[in-house]
Order: sequence, then structure tokens, then C-alpha cells
Amino acid sequence: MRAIILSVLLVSCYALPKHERKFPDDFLFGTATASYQIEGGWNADGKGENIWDRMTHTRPEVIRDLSNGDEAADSYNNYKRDVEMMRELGLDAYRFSLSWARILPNGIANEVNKPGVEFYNNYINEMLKYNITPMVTLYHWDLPQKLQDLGGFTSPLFPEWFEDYARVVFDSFGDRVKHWITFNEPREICYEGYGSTTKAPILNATDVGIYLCAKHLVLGHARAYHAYDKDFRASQGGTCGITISVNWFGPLTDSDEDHLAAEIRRQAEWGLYAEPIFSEEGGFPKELSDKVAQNSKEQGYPRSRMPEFTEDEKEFIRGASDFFGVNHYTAYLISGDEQYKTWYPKPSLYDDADVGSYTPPEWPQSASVWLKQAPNSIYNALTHISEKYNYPLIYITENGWSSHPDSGLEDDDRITYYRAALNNVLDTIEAGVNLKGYMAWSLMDNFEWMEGFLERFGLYHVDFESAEKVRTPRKSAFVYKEIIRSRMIDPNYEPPSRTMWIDEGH
Ligand code: GBH
Repeated sequence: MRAIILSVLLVSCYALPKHERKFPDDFLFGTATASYQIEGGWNADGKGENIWDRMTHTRPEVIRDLSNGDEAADSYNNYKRDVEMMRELGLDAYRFSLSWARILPNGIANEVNKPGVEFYNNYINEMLKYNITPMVTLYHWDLPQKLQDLGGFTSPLFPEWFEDYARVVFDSFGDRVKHWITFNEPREICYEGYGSTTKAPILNATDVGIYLCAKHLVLGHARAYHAYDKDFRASQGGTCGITISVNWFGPLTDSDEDHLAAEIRRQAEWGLYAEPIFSEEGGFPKELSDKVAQNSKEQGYPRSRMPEFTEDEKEFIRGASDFFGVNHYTAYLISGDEQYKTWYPKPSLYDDADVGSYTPPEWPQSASVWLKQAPNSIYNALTHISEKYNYPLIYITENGWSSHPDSGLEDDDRITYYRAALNNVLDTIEAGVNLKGYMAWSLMDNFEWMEGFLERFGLYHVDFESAEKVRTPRKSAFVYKEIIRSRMIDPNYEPPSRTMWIDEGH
């Protein structure tokens, strides 16, 4: 029956010219941001120090332009303007994150910082006034420094610290917030923060850092999920999920070797976090854990560098998510052939995976080295996880394009990227994927982590030199606004002239 309905839908949709296909009425269009990247107010009103404060203040040279997020876009003081921008765009939803140390200065739930809670209350209430649905991430990379000093994500105590924090958050905001995301991008937290040097706390424990972090992160997620399920869901009626970065990793050629290489790479990128939560069997992905166990043995480790879950833990984690949040930006073609492999530290995740990758030179390049516009990558990634994990509810919680700081307001490359991505979203929905929302990264320019202010992802330009951190819509903001308004992608739509954008924008 389902197959028949699907094929009828497919036929009728494909019969429409591409730009007349419509997004469903209940599809949530939004934008996304993260606390450390926009808020500023790094030590305002009792906020505690976090790992990005500590790293940028003590090791400023790790940030490409030597900047930091002390002020960022100063959303701590500009939150009303932020919500005004959401209204200008006509957003259904807004995804943002909470600064753990702004709420719990030491990370531990013994002392709640009232002004921190009040800031988020104001932000949320301002959105709700205009019918904008808040989608709230509990953790987008800014761990309280005190918890880092105690081991951070490598500590077996991490899951309970996170549950305690989550309970404070659900209790404070859950009467109004119905979409919770525990973690943003486990891979970036664990690989970039613990297994290499591309994010705070730049631990570079290449052998075990990522695997220890992965275990405690997933357990922490499950504890927060069950806390919500048991003690908050009945009275608050919301949902709780996790956001994982799912770029597409497909085989370079149709050979069995490349298909296997692509599968291993997917396990290394996102299977480590998705498999324990969304698969039937639970636990870490099979092929990758076998490889790590084998390598560990050969390297003289007394046990696998990848820890195991107990059967009880597996059971506790399996199915502990109401939706699958996907951050998606690009794709890579994966090969088992030696000529595509590069050097990685030994031992490390990528040495364990031992596969090569390639991106065609004709894919358009953004201002970020890692971000190219790849064809059909949303469709490939989302149909893949849908089939693998039995059609979970999915939100795209980030997708976007970077430009150079001096590239101005006429961002035609970003418009091209968004139109292609959103057409691909329609293809994906038509293929039967249970996709219910799309958050553009980002509402505005912000502190782009190690790249400082040198890469801009905003629909709104931010003048970081100005005291007020003045926000001005780019051309892409008007295109996105029209897509949201019409629920269609008109490839010929031209926004009004730039003078009008500014008039309309203020
Ligand atoms: C997202 O990460 C983040 O959630 C968001 O905070 C961020 O602003 C946005 O994307 C744009 O970057 O070139 O070796 O230094 C996307 C995942 C993590 C992929 C950083 C590229 C840099 C690798 N990205 N990573 S490297």
C-alpha cells in the first residue's frame, strides 16, 4: 500500500516543472546559530569560563586571524534584533544553542546562574511572540572549563554531568521549547577536539581520544533522552534528538573495494555515533571496530583502543532519539586505492579507517577548503540513512555556504548553493524520506571557530568592527525569504534592488 501511494506521489510530483514543486505546509524552514559563535558576553553577569574562552585567551595563535568570540555578534545584547531578522525572513523556526557555562558556571548543577537563564528566557519569549518555533541545542562545543579540567568527554562521569545539566535546561525552558537537540556534531566534538587539533580543547590524543569521547558522548545523550522521556515528556510534550554531521561519502568507482572503503569511511565519520542510537543491533559499527581491535593488537595495546558498551548500555542507548538531526554541507568520493590515500598519524581514526578520498575539481569551491558544492549529496546521504535506520524522522539542522569577508552583499554563489540544495531536499522528500525541516547555516555571519571571522556563512552580513555589530541582509536572505513565503523555488526570482533590501531590512 505504502509503495503504491509513494509511486503515485512520485509520478505526480515529477510531472511538475521543477520550480513549481512545493514544500509541504508543515515543513519547518529556519536558520541556525550557536552560542559561542554569536553571543559574546563571554564573562557577562556570572557566566563561567568555557573551553573556547580558555583556548582563545591562552593560545590566540590557533585562530587564523587571532580573534576570539569575546564579543562575536553580541547577540547577548542584540537578541531583539536577531528576532527581528527572523521575522524579516518569515522563519517558521530558529535553531540556536545554550552556553552551558552561562547557565551553570562550573558545569555542575549545584549553582544556577539566574541572569544566564533570564537571557535565554528573553530570547525564547521574543521568538514565541512572533510564532517562531525555537529548536534548542544543549551543546554546541562550549564545555565549561571546570569540566574539561576533570577530563571533559573522556571522563566516565561525563554522562551524568550532562544529564544533570539537561534536567536544569528542560526544567527552565521546556514549558516553551518542544524541539531539543542534545549534541551538535559528535564527530567534530570527538575527532576534532580530542583526536586532532582542529577544535578546542585541541587534545590531539590521536590513538584513543575520539573513541573514549564517542562512548561517553553517546551515553550522555541517552541519559538526557531518558531523563526527558521519563520526567518531562508527559507534562511538556516535546521531542528530543541529536544532530550528527552527515556529509555524503560515496564510492569513487563501482568496484567492491571502493564500496567497502566508502562504508568504512561512513562508519568513521558518522556511524560511530549513529549506529549505537539508530541501528537495530546497537553498539559501535562492526567493520570499523574490527579494524581498530586488530590494529590495537598489532600495535601492542592490551585492549582495543575503541572501548565497548556493556549489553545494558547498548540497550539503554538503542532507539534513544525521537529524530535524526543532520548537518549536511558537502560530499567526498571514497576509494580503497593507494593513490588516493594521504598521511595520517599512527595510530589514529583515519589510520584505522585506511581509505582514500577525492573531490572532483569541477565542484564549485566556497571560501572554506573543505566545502565544495557537490551534486545530489543531500539526496544520497538522506536516502541512505533512511534505508539503513528504518525511515526515522529527520531534520536538516544545518546546511550552508561560506564566502570571503570582503565579498559584499551580492552573494550569487550562496544563492546557487541554496537553490540546488533545496531542490535536492524536494527530491529527497519525494523519494519517501521523512524529512520535516531545513535550517540554513547561518542566520548571520559569526565566529567561524579556527577560521575566526575569515569565513562568512551568514544570510545577514555582520559588521564586526561596529559597536552595535550591525546586521545587513545579503541578497541570499531575500531569495530564502521568497522560498519560505511561496514554498517554492523559482529559479528566475530576482530580489528587489539593494537599496530596497536595506529599506526592507530595517
Ligand atoms: C558546522 O560544522 C558547525 O556545526 C558550525 O558551528 C560551523 O560554523 C559550520 O559547520 C560551518 O563550518 O578544514 O580540517 O579544519 C561543519 C563541519 C567542521 C567541517 C570543521 C569542516 C574543518 C576541518 N565542519 N571542519 S579542517
